[in-house]
Amino acid sequence: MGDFKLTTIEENEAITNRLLETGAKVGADSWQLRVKNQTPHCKFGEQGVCCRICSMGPCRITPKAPRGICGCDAHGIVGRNFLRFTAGGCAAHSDHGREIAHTLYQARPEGPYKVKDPEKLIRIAKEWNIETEGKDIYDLAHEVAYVALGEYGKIEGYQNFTSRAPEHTRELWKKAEIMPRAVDREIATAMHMTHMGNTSKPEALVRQSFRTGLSDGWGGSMTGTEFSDVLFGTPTPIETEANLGVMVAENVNIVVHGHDPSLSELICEYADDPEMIAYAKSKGAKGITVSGVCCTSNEVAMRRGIPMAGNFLQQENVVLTGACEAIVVDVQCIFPALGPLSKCFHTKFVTTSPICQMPDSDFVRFDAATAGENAKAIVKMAIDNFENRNPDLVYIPDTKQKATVGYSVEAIVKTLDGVTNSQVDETGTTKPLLQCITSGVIRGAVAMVGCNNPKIRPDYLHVELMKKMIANDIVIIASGCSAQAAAKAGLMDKAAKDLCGAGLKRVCELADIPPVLHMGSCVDISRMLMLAAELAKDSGLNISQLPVVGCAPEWMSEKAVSIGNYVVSTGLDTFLGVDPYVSGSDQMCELLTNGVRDWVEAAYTVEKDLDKLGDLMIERIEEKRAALGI
Ligand code: BF8
Ligand code: SF4
Repeated sequence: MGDFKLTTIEENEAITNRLLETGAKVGADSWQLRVKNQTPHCKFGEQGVCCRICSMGPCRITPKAPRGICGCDAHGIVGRNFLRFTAGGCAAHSDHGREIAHTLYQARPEGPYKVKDPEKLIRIAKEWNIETEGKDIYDLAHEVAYVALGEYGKIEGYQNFTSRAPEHTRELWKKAEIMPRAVDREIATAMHMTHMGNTSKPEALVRQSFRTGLSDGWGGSMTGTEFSDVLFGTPTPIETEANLGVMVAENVNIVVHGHDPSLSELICEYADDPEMIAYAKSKGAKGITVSGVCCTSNEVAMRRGIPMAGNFLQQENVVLTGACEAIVVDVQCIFPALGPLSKCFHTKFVTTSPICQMPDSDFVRFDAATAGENAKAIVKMAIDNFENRNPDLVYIPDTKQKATVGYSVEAIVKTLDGVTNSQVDETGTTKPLLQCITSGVIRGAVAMVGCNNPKIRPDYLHVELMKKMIANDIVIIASGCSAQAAAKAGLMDKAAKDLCGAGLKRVCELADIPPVLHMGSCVDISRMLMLAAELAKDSGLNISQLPVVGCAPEWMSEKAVSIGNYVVSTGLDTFLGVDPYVSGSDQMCELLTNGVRDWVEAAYTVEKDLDKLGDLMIERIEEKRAALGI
């Protein structure tokens, strides 16, 4: 315990620099080089005042040219861009959720996809008024999956999962006319509204941005999370490791990257198969190591303890180690750069989804019906590639940290039951957690989420903000690349409790948890929604009254904006470290940072300064406590 030390940003940067030297040797490109070519960025784009949705344009707003050719002003252009950004993010998350529902629809007792959490399946079926009595679990799985798939195009009504939100929240949504209908409809409405000659009124564009976001958070993403749990198991705390040092020089290294666990789950399974391990040995390797990047990594880390090689801006680094036999990707957040980069090494870049096809990759079309064979072929391809490694290029840094991951809502509730002297009737609720918060032992919680962005030193804001929060007795729940930043730094090691204030440290000791709880991938931010809803119901408070805020300090993707919109709409103030291209319209800025509070009791704050951002979050949490008199 005494020798516990966080990995610093500087140490990670030194590793990256060492890897970039290898890159230079083989003539590899890297994001660090491309950023130089792309900066300074276009100011019109940054302010959101460039419109190219019709061919009379592109139009750019300046003081001299305050309207586009059609007459649209900056507010309309910024607002439309914001809504289109949201629609892109919602589509990505939700289509991922749809794929998972499809996988469940094809689950069979003989595999490869089985029902691993029948209890959760039955719970969802009951919520959705689907008869469960006397039904074969696979028949039920298919029936529930069919209904879930129908949620994407339902003719009337709202997303089924919104019934999980507290009554008050649903009332707000109805009043604000942002209650999410069919997922596909919200995306189509967003695209329709932003077609040339449609909506240019900021308020209407923000409302649809929120409704589209909500169809993601309380629709598509929740479908992704819940049915991944049904298929692959609901996460429970499990030990793993994080950072590039998890790769093993003597082994065949397979790196899984992307978001959809359907592929990676099977890759992990076959990589564990004695037959495959023997085959790897026959090729001169000692074994097979599967590690992950981005949210696919979070998925398999949470359920199998598969180590995390890194997050978003570390994806090129895994290839630069010279020891990656195959980087196997599914969808989203995958750099097209991996194609040309892998060609500088022996690495096989394997794409698997029709949704994500890239040049310079080996495409193995992954399909639920042939998944077993596909996964086996990919593992074999990686093993066969081991002998093509150039030992002169191999450098795996030995840096890694221990991490305990797997804090689903179910796991948090169960774990925290051990903290307080909770009565028997309080087990299975969030009441023990609420007691910690009410008594002030824990001041509140921050949901830290989102990406890396080259505009910010990778991981810097994530890690520094987390350190500041836990020192102030604010517990962190984390997902996506933020969670991986924490794990790489060591903040998911239980020993990190020593960095906490006295209250949170005591909770960590009693509950045997790290101060930063890994809640999963980005679709798993829906777990955070469920936790907030449960906390509100168990406390009798509204979500917006809870001393809880959201933060995406280094976000970059459209998905992150969709998330931001559903987190704010759910009643949680959300803090961003990167501007969502709205600075070109004061009306849009006003709405997002203030006006929307009238609809949903929460709003955005954008602050690029680390210290201010941290202080603002603490302030907000303390304000909420003061308002409650706790
Ligand atoms: O969905 S945090 S860089 S990996 S978008 Fe992508 Fe951002 Fe990472 Fe997961 Ni989420
Ligand atoms: Fe220009 Fe209007 Fe066309 Fe946009 S919609 S490109 S502002 S003319």
